[in-house]
Amino acid sequence: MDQSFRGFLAALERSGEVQRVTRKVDPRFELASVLMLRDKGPAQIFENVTGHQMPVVANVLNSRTRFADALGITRADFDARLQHALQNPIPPVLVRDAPVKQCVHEGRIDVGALLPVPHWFERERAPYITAGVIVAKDPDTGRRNVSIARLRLEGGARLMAGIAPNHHLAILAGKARARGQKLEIAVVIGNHPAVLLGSQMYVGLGEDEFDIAGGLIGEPIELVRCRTIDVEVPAHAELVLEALLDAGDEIAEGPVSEFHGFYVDYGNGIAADVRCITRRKQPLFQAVLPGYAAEHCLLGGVAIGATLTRDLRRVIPAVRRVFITGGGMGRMHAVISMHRPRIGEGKRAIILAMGQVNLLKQVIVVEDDIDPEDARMVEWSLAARFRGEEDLIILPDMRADRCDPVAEDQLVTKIGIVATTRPGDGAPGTRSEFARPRDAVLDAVRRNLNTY
Ligand SMILES: Cc1cc2nc3c(=O)[nH]c(=O)nc-3n(C[C@H](O)[C@H](O)[C@H](O)COP(=O)(O)O)c2cc1C
Ligand SMILES: [Mn+2]
Repeated sequence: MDQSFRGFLAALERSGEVQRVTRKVDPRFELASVLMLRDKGPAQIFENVTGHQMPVVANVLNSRTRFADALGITRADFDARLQHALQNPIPPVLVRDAPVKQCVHEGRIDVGALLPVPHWFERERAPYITAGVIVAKDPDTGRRNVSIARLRLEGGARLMAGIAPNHHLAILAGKARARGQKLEIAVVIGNHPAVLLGSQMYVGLGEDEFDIAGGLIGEPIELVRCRTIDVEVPAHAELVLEALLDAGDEIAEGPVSEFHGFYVDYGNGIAADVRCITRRKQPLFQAVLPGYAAEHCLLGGVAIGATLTRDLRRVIPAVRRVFITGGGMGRMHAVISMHRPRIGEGKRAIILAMGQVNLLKQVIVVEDDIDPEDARMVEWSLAARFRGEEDLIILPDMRADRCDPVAEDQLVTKIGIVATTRPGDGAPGTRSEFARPRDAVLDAVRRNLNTY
């Protein structure tokens, strides 16, 4: 399998899903504007970014169909593949021959001069690298971690990393600092979709996200050693920044966009110093439009839904699927489908999901005859099956995620809604018997519909 980002992009282009923007585009706000207005449209290749030779590519993974295409499967098989990858991770392999090593920059590095990093939104203070997959190792165990965190240009070789304190990378940087060290990190840009998606999986500290990426494509991710640090990176990526992350060197961030679309000020980020850049001869710079944008929300939402599906099914066999909605920003709202849940079991699933992913604050449970992705049918379930006096749970004063847009004093009210059937529902002669023609006739017509 072609493990490169450009290989997937070429396949997208063959199916007419790439738009090449040939006119000159300013990386300061103009590029973001085009992406915002084509949020759900074709992938965009900006060939002529002011001040740069390197093209910027974005809006690549803005639908689940694109994810499936990237894994070489149909949309219908996508969810099963996610579960398969979580159940059957495949460890990466080391290779020597790596396109990402074709060219090297060392010595005095000016990241902003070398890379076309967009300045996205007005109140953000500088451009951000948003699709940088950061690889690091746990100083205690040597175990690898793979995740995405925003990196802001601070001038020259200096970057600011904005990492949520509960994320593994922040824990690893803290461990390094406790030893009086800096953390070696590799920032990988232009990744195969399996690597991007793998990096978003909610797995435990010490579980290597590259293993899941391998499971997603059914073969080991090919890695190559970095030049100046003891970290391995995908050999087929577009470019890599080798850097040292220093949890003791704090930089005030100011406002930054979050997935809900608003600005947030998280206080301080930490500094990273880039020592070396390796790249392909003519690399593509991948970016993800931040804020409330389809690709940004989907990358997280797909991964959160997949891990929750696995974890809930382990505990409650009636759970079929956990779907994280786009309207809920790929983080905050879930729809769980269940097969004939017993009384009270839907509420249990809600509590489990919220316990597992703290960002979740609205969970709807539907019967498995409803496609959780079909917002109209989810709402139909509410109208047809939900009884507010029994099926609603309200959980006031729950600890909110730090970015929750309506939390007060870090507290938020969470709600759960159970809209499933009850024992006996649907039985002939009851008021929940669904109206349809005689089964035999309907089945025959379904089989021969193309002849009508
Ligand atoms: C495009 C994109 C940008 C992201 N930016 C950040 C970020 O700036 N800071 C952060 O802490 N997490 C960010 N995330 C989320 C983390 O990458 C994600 O939660 C990841 O699973 C954390 O990895 P970990 O479980 O190894 O800690 C981003 C995710 C995506 C898809
Ligand atoms: Mn991790």
